[in-house]
Amino acid sequence: MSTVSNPILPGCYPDPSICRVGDDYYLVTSTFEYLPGLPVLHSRDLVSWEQIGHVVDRPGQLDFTGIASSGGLYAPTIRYHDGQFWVVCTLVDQRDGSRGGNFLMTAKDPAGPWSDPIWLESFGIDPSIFFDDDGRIWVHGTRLALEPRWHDQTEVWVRELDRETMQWVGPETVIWHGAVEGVVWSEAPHIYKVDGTYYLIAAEGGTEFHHAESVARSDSVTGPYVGTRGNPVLTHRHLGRRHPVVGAGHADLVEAADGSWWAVLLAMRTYGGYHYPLGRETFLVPVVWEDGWPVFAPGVGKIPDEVEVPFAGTPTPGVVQGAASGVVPPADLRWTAVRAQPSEVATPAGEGWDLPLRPATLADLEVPAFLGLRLQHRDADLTARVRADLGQGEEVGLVVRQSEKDHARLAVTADGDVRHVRVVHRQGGQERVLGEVTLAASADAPLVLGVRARGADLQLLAGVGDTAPVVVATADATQLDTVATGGFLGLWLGVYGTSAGAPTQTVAHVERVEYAPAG
Ligand code: 6LW
Repeated sequence: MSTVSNPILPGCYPDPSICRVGDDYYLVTSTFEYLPGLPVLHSRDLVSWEQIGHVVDRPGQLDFTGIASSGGLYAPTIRYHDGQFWVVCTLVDQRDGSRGGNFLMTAKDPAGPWSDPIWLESFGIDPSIFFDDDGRIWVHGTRLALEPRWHDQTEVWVRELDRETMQWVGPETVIWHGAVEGVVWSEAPHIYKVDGTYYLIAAEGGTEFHHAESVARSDSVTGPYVGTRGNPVLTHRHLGRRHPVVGAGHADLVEAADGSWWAVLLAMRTYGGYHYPLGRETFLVPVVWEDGWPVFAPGVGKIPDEVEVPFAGTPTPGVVQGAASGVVPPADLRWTAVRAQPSEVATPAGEGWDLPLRPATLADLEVPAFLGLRLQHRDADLTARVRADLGQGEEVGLVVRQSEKDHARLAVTADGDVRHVRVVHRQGGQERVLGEVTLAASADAPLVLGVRARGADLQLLAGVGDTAPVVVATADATQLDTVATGGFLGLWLGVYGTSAGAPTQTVAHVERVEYAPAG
C-alpha cells in the first residue's frame, strides 16, 4: 500500500490517456506546438511514474510548419492490442485547416520508435480506439455537430476500421451529444467493454470551469447509449472558483491487475486568484462499480488530494513528477522546442546546449531558437548560464512562455562592454517593458539568468559571472495563464536567442540550465 499526492503529473500534462499491459501502465498527454510530442510515461503501480520516450520524436514525422500556439497535438489515446501499442491523436492546424486531422501511430515498444502517421479520413478532435472481443476495431471521436438539431454542440461518432487496410468499414454512427440536451463540448470519448456491456465515458462542458465527466452504456458498440441518472459522474464546477482544484474532466479508465479500477483525468490547481499558470495537470482517482455504473472517487465525490493505491510499493517519484532538482542535461526528456525537435534547433554541448540564434523571434509563427521546460511547481527556480558574443540587434535570454502573443522575457542585448537587460511582457501581441538594468561585461563573460517563480510572482534575474544576479523586474503569472490569454497550455520556462530577422552566425552557448522546486 502506498499513497500518491494529486496531481500525479504536475505542470502541463493535459488530456491523459492510459492503458495497462500486465503489470505495466502507460500514459500519454497532449503537447500542442511543443516537440518532441506526446510524452510516454510508464509506471508499475500508478504511483511512481517515469518518462520512457515520446510518440512524436523525430524530424519529419509530422509537419508542424506554421502551427500556432495551442494548435498542434491534442488529446491522444493510447491502447495495447495485438502485440503492439496504438496511439490515435489529432494534429490541429488552426491556420488554414489544410493539414492535420486524426491519425494513428503504432509501436512494438512504447518507448519508440513509433510509426509514421496513418491519416484517418475523419475530422474533429479527441479520437479514441476500442478493440472488441471479436477482433473488430472501433474508432470514435468528437466534432462539431453535423446534425442541425445539435447546432453549436459536439457529437461523438463511432466507426469501424479495417485492420488490414486501415480504411473505414460500414457507416459512421453518432452515439452521444453529452448527458444533458444543450450541453456544450462533448469531448474525450472512450468506449470500454465491462462484463459484456459497452460503456462510453465523455467529458462535457468545455475544458475550463464547467468541465465534467459523464457516462452512458449500451448493449452494442454503436448504441443506443443511455446515460446514468447520476451524470455527471465527476465535476468540480459545483465547488466554485475558490476551490483549489477546478476543471475536472477528460478522464480515461484503466482496470488494474487486481481488478480495481482507476481514472486519470485533467484538472487545474488555482493560485493568485482564479488562475492556473501551471496549466491542466494529470490527476488519479479511484473508481468502483455500483449497480453497473462507475462511481468516481467513491465516498468523496471530488478529486482526493491523496490517493491510496493498495498494490503500490514504496513511492519513487520520477523526474516527470517534478521530483528532480538541479542541472537538466541535454538527454533529459523534459526538453522541448517549438514546432521542431530540439535536435533541429540546438546541439548538446557538455551539460548544456549550443543554441544558434535564428532570425525568428518568439512572436513569429516560425521555429524560434528556443529550448524550454514546463513550469511544474508554483514555487521554482530556473537558472541558466549563457555565453554569447552578440551582434547588433541580437538578443538572448529567458522566457516564461504561454504563446507567440503572450510571454514575459528577460532579454539581453550587447553594446560594447555593457549588456542591456530588459524584462518585456508581451501581452496579446503588445509589448511593454517592466524593468531594465545595464551590466558591465566582456563578450566572453557568462550571463547568469534566472526565473524565480513564487506563486504568481515571476521574478526575472540577471547577473554576470560570479556576481549575485539582480531582480530586473517581476512579471505576473496571472496575466500569462490561459484564464488571461485563452488557449490550452501551462507555462514553459526556456532559453532563447534571436537576431530579429537578420541573418546570423551567432551561437548562444547555454552552458547549463538548472531547474529546482523551491520551498
Ligand atoms: C482537447 C479537448 C479538451 O482536445 O481540450 O479537455 C482540448 N478538453 O478534449 C485540448 O486539450
